Amino acid sequence: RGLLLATHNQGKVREFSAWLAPYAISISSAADHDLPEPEETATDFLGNATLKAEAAMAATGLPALADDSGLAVAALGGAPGLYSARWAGPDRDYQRAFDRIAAELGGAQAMEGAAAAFVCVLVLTLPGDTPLVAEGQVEGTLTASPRGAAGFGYDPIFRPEGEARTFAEMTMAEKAQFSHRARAMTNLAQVINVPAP
Ligand code: ITT
Repeated sequence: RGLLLATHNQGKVREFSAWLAPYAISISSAADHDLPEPEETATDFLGNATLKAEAAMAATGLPALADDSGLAVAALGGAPGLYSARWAGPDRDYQRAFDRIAAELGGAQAMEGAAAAFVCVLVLTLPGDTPLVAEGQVEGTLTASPRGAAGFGYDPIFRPEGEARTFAEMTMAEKAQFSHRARAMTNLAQVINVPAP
């Protein structure tokens, strides 16, 4: 029953669950159904989000919401972008990803203030209907070194525009006032014509 969050990322599950809480929809995630993690073979966010949502709906028969997202660093031509999860390695060691960004920018000092954006593409697949798509972005800058313990992934090195704190120094509700994922959800709500909470 209800909506399946087609993700294995518990950080995403927490954010979607909080965002959807006011709607009182029954929610489950990929782990609840023991779904395998599909290989992300597409060449863009939309392609990967589509294949994740379609695989989850095919396995369960439930409407499925998938998120493909990433951090795009302007001076790195948008990297890590589609490869954001992969830069952290199989053990999801984000210090490794931060070190790689610093190295490719020419040192930690070059990271401080470097322009970056988080991007999120959502695909909602519905049994017997065409999939719905929405996107959200947030611009910001990188910090020279990680700050804060909340959130997940690249949150400790990303400050949204106009804010001194990184996403990892905010509560989940504060992060949602800026985040690419919350903006994408607001856009998706508009697409299906339900009022945002
Ligand atoms: P699923 O595919 O199962 O949803 P995933 O983590 O592999 O989980 P992606 O392939 O979309 O998801 O990779 C997105 C990566 O981008 C994610 O693992 C983080 O490293 C980063 N990312 C995306 N949104 C983020 C956020 O809100 N805060 C921090 N990092 C984020």
